[in-house]
Amino acid sequence: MDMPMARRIEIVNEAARDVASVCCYCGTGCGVRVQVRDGAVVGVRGDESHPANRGRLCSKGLALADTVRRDDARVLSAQWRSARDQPLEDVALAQALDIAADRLADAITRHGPDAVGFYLSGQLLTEDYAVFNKLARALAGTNNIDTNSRLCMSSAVSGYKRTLGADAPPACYEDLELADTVLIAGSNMAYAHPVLFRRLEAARASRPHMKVIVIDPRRTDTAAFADLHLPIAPGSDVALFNAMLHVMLREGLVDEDYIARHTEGFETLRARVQTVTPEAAQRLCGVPAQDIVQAARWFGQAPAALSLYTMGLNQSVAGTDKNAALIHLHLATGQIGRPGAGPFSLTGQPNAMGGREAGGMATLLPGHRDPASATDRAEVARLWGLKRLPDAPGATALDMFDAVLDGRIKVLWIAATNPAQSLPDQARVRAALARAEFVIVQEAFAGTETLAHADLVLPAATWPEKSGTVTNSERRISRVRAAIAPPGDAQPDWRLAQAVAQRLAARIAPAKAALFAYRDESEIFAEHARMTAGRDLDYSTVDYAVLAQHGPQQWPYRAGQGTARLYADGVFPTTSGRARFCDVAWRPTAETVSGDFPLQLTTGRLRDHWHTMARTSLARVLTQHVEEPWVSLHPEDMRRLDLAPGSLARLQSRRGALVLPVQADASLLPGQAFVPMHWGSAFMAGLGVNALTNPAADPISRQPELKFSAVRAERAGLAWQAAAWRQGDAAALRTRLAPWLHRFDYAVVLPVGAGGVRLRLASRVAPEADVLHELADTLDLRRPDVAYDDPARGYLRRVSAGQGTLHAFLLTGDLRAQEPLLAWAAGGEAPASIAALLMGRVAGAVRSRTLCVCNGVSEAAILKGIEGGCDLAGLKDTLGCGTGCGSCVPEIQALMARAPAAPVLA
Ligand SMILES: Nc1nc2c(c(=O)[nH]1)N[C@H]1C(S)=C(S)[C@@H](COP(=O)(O)OP(=O)(O)OC[C@H]3O[C@@H](n4cnc5c(=O)[nH]c(N)nc54)[C@H](O)[C@@H]3O)O[C@H]1N2
Ligand SMILES: Nc1nc2c(c(=O)[nH]1)N[C@H]1C(S)=C(S)[C@@H](COP(=O)(O)OP(=O)(O)OC[C@H]3O[C@@H](n4cnc5c(=O)[nH]c(N)nc54)[C@H](O)[C@@H]3O)O[C@H]1N2
Ligand code: SF4
Ligand SMILES: [Mo]
Repeated sequence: MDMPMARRIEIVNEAARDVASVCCYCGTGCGVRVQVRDGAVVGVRGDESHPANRGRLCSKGLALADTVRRDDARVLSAQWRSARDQPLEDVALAQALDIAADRLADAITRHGPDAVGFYLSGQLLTEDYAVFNKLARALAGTNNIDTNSRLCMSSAVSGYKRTLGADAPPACYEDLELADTVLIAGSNMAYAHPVLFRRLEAARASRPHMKVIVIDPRRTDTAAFADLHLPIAPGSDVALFNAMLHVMLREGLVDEDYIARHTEGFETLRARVQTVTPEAAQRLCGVPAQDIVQAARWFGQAPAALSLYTMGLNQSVAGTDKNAALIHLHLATGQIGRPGAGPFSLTGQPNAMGGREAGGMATLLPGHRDPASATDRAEVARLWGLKRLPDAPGATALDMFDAVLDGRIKVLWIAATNPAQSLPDQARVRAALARAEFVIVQEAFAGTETLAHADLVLPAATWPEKSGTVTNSERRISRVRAAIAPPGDAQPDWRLAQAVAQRLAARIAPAKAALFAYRDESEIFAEHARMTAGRDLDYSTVDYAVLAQHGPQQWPYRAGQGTARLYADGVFPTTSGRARFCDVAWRPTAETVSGDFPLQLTTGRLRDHWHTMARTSLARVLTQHVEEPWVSLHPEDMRRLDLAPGSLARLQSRRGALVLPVQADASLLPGQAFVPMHWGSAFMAGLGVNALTNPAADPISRQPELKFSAVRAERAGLAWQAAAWRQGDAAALRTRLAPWLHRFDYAVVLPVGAGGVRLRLASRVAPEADVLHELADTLDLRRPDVAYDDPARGYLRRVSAGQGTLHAFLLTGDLRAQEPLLAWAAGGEAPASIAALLMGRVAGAVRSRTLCVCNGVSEAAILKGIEGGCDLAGLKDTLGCGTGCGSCVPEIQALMARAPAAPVLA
């Protein structure tokens, strides 16, 4: 037993330790070393011995230590509200666990097992899933257990299963270094999988013949790196891939021998793509036919072709087809099962893979089994020592919220995900949460959108307090190790699930308590791993001792060996042993643009933020790259719509509206709009980006089309505006200021790099004077050091400062003093006269965005360096930018490309 609870206390008391674990963000699964001193995390660095990253970390991984909190920024105790109109109040953990068991037992006995639902997360550890899964299916007796992977990897799962027969990415990270052509589809790796992107940059530098093709409607940092960027119309990928296959057939680039020996179903697809000429695809995809021909040739002629793909394919009503159409290109050319080749779906969350292995989705059972199959159900029942498992199909994420909304599901248990921000069509999600009889939220950080809807809160331990395993994109299982003890009453997720399971068993099925008699996480893993025996992913001989002794391992793991690549022998886990071509044809997006909704809205990620920002908003350095939410539009559209940069626009879709500042972005095509996914109602007025998005889902994977909504944009017409800043702990200030967000037409509360939070407010009409004074009081500006109020016109301009440092400010009406004050707050010089600034008599400094957060180098400094004639190496030498994690290098290169070449001296 690797890490029993008793020993953990002892470990925490040791003075200094260096714990090997895994980064808790993306599916790259980078190994980290967590440095602990006196029970506190003092640093996190990359683990040189971990095969995923060999010591590298991205900006988020490097800032992990700054996100470790043991105070009110965390959920420290259980909370319960006795009635919906009552506030949440602290309760003892044991009492909370009893309440959870009572409510589950009550719903199950009154309405049957399907009256409860579990909505979990790809950020749980494999051990957490295993216990939840048993709790739902074996004890509660329902298949209503699904995860946010439904929003993320579900189309990849169904794409692999439909074509290759099993849910397994066949390639590995080393293939990045061995590929001759790399096709990146619907993935902004430069932001979302930065360490893999660094590996790709290095590979291309050492293999100049390597060709990189990027398929993305936007010209992202990833697209800027490509030899060929295809800015296709959103949703048109199937047409593009089918046209590439057409070209490969026409030009004799397919491997007829491979097709004949290892696949089935090709003739139907061959007939299908006959009419999908590059010219036909050009009409649907909006990219030149010759570029499609070029992409097909680079792919078809390459000794080794690798494709990397993520949400641009998955988050679509054609997500499964998009995945299949891309996998077809590999099967038709035999580009699979060889070094440098294969269709490689990059996973989003750190343990989306582990969830798929453990059966943590409604449509999966442990060990890649299928709940719709009687044989698979019987096998799992036998392995768990039960007579049978429930056979009613479980609700997938969106359907689960629909079932809550129409009253079929009474008790909903949410863990490690924030659906009140991340699910599409928030108005509907909020209505469901309001309708539920009882909502349990198991959460680690305070202040999330979903916590506001909880009837019962269970305090969860989080990284780096948890111990267990995760599986990364290349099927590699790594140990996550606890470095410190959880704060307050927080417990690891599996412990909370176990404790409720034992209590629930006592109420509805006492004999089943024995199913949950785990002493520690290694016992859970051992039981789970045994269930993979004889399956495609077989890791039944892996246990914590193997991982401790031999390091992270790739499944399948047989005879003491992991497996780097799958299907080298051309045998696939289908009934015939052959891979399958599917007859896929282009279908339109669920909604299309029209006169009322003329813009194509897509949503996605930023470099330094993680999802709904519960963790990343706690690290100051991560708020520097992009501080506030916006909508970006093409400059032409902005002119047409009369929207000035920085002005507020109202976005409207068929489902909801959202006000955001506008930003010009020529990397979009005219007619497109982009909003980052990160800011929700905990940070801003309204319901966040997903107020707008479409819940329409792929018919097979049930994954919603988060990448496409039809919207319109217009001037928000909010004449009254205000700005404020307050020094202090951002998390605490957010809690204090949260109620203010919903008193204005537009409002954001933003943790800022300098420390403290910034507020930006706007309304159609000026608020009453007493509202403004109340706001000033909240910001501790009742008795400011400098004030320039004009009560007659409703202006309030106040600054509190002392000994050369700024404490807080509030500006209404004329906001020109905002930038100089924020520059001062960020460590710049104090203004010569605050009074003159407030009166609008003098201009002041303007902040420059921090591009390199590792070394704190601003855009302005980099531009100055470029003007001075520095190349990238010169900038690295003189300014230090780009020498940390390297995530800012693509943006520095973009600045260099934009700037006029430095004069050459003869
Ligand atoms: N910094 C950061 N990294 C992360 C995360 C994070 O929150 N922050 N989250 C992690 C998770 S869970 C995930 S799932 C991954 C997601 O990683 P990615 O999928 O790379 O990220 P996204 O920005 O969601 O979307 C990728 C791209 O899809 C493009 N796209 C939109 N529509 C289409 C289309 O129809 N076709 C094609 N071909 N492309 C289209 C968008 O323009 C966008 O650039 O990132 C992981 N890594
Ligand atoms: N518009 C739009 N929406 C999207 C997407 C998009 O591209 N566009 N992408 C979708 C995708 S791919 C994904 S993966 C989802 C992600 O969406 P979510 O899963 O909702 O996002 P997170 O912010 O990662 O939520 C994780 C929550 O778990 C909490 N937490 C952290 N650690 C622990 C722990 O150890 N235990 C417990 N119990 N809680 C913990 C965090 O504080 C946080 O509140 O968003 C989806 N939504
Ligand atoms: S790429 Fe960055 S976020 Fe992803 S696992 Fe590595 S360090 Fe963490
Ligand atoms: Mo994701």
